[in-house]
Amino acid sequence: MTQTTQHTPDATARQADPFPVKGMDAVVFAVGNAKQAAHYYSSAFGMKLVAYSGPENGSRETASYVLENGSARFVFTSVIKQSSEWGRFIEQHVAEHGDGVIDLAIEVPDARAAYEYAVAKGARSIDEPYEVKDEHGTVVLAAIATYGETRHTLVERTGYEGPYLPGFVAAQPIVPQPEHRTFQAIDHCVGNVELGKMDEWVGFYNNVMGFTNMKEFVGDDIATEYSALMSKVVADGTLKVKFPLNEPAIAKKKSQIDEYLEFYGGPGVQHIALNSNDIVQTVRDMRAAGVEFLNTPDSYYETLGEWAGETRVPVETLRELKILVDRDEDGYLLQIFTKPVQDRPTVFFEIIERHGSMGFGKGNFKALFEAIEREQEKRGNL
Ligand code: TYF
Ligand code: FE
Repeated sequence: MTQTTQHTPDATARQADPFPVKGMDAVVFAVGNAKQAAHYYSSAFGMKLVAYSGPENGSRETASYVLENGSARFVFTSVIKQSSEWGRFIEQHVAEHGDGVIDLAIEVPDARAAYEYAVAKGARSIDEPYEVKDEHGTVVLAAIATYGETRHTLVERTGYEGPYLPGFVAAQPIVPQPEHRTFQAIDHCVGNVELGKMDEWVGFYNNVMGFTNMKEFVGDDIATEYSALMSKVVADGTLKVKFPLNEPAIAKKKSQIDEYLEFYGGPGVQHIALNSNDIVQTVRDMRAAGVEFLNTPDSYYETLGEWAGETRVPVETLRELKILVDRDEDGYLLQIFTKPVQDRPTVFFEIIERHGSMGFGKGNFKALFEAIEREQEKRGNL
């Protein structure tokens, strides 16, 4: 039925990889006010501004802010004064979808080869490979379309020493860096697609990127019982890039995925999961900075020990901070979800601390989806 990704691919498998990837390069957001977004992700998410492009350095149409935390990189772009197709695209994206993700950029060793392979396998081309250069070196970029108006830019930056890409200048942090790093990598990026399209998009990643299906998926059975969604996960052979895909399921209640599709105005990125080494400290710091997380009822913690067993964090602390636990044959994970980070009930974030488990928190789906439904109800969308 589903292929299962090898957790430790051997050297031969790696060599044979038709679409090798180095990892996520960046998550690029089109937003109404990139200057303020950069401040929020600095002050509330603990990220560091490292690069900027705007009118002061020759970009008169758009302003872009590049923030990092470990290997995780977010880029926020706004239009200042539209003057090209690119500016029109950003403007329309923000008008139709609100603040959202336009690009899940992937770092590859060879952007031309990756692009040629993807397009030969049926990917829709957005940008043919092109080089950009400055005094820090050369980067090769190409882009292919994925679900909705989202794209994958393929980034070959081997040897490039600038702060992000040619056209960007180094920038100073907006606020002092937090004492504890909130997160250090992008764990996975989730897409919501229309009813009946999940398997098509799983097939897209299987064909175009040679990604394989991970064990974890939410099938019909679970969907109709409580989750109102179906989900499968594709990943590259090294598990550095993991893309879960959700579609709505026909259930008793309005699917959270339908709510997203209605308010986003179509398919798009639903959540970005971020790896933390200390989820307790991260959640304390982010809550103190005003980030809102989904609530978890006390009843969840009453039975937790029975099935989740011991974790490095005492149950009382998990309960205090509303952190969820899941365990499988490989280990356990701790995770928590923010509420949507804009007025539309669309994009949100997950903080995840993994201890062996490479799952996505299947054991939490019931508690999590009930928490999301309580929020949907408050918004009048259930
Ligand atoms: O990425 C995942 O699959 C988990 C679970 O609306 C999940 O984080 C799935 C769907 C959803 C929220 C979380
Ligand atoms: Fe997730």
